Amino acid sequence: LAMEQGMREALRQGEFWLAYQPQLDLHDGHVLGAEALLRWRSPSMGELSPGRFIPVAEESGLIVPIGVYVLEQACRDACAWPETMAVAVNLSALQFASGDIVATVEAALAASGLPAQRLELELTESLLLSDAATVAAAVERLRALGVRFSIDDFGTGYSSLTALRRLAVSRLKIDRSFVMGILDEREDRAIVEAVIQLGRGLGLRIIAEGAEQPEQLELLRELGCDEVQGYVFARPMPAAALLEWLPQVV
Ligand code: G
Ligand code: G
Ligand code: MN
Ligand code: NA
Repeated sequence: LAMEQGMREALRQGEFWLAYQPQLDLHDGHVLGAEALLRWRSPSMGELSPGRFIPVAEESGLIVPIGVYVLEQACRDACAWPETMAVAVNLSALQFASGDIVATVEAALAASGLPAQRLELELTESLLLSDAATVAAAVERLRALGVRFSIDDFGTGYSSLTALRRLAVSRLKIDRSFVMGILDEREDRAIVEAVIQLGRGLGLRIIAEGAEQPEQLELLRELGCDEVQGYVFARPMPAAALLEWLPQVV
């Protein structure tokens, strides 16, 4: 309860901020976009990662107003990037169930002036399980505006294949738990290889999350992976740091 109270206050006081982690084309090294990752700088508890506070934000419903902040800020920040770059934003199930996600996204795009084509929304498999019909309807309306969708943490949930059949997503993000082991674990490599083939068969882009070593990049490239996001290129960083980092690679 203390954390919930703290989060309400944090929203009012502007203690939330967004870190951005670049996503690169594995073949030519172009920066295709960046994922917005929520952070909380708490005066009493210090810097908190979403693993600690997102679950509380979801239980309390605060993820809905926090999600509005994330969408507005991410769209605003992305306007300062090269126009070839997209911004990826994570969504929670509650933003579909009790927030008007379509109106929120439309408002964030309108207020910032960011073209819808430069916004990508990340859905988890558990989100897709929660209320399939509501989610599908919202996804269709947002897709009609030009917004793209990806499935996050692909392979860790239960509904992967059903979700792929039902929803028109553009991209699969292979969860980093599989990417971590591709050099040493035969099983992880087999899973990553299979996900890449599946994605190709469905005409989707594949991004590998959590690559930390150059050798992993080499293998991912060989296996036909399209994009990568990981510490090997850059950690999540403040918006200003991203702008400084960008010219080195674009
Ligand atoms: O940056 P970090 O690895 O700590 O993020 C952990 C997880 O927190 C992410 O994988 C993502 O699922 C979740 N997360 C980060 N930012 C957001 C956000 O803005 N909204 C939601 N719903 N989840 C987020
Ligand atoms: O939304 P999602 O949980 O997929 O967010 C990606 C998370 O993965 C972020 O919290 C980010 O900090 C983390 N991450 C990104 N790249 C790496 C990496 O190379 N190594 C590790 N350990 N974590 C990473
Ligand atoms: Mn994500
Ligand atoms: Na992930």
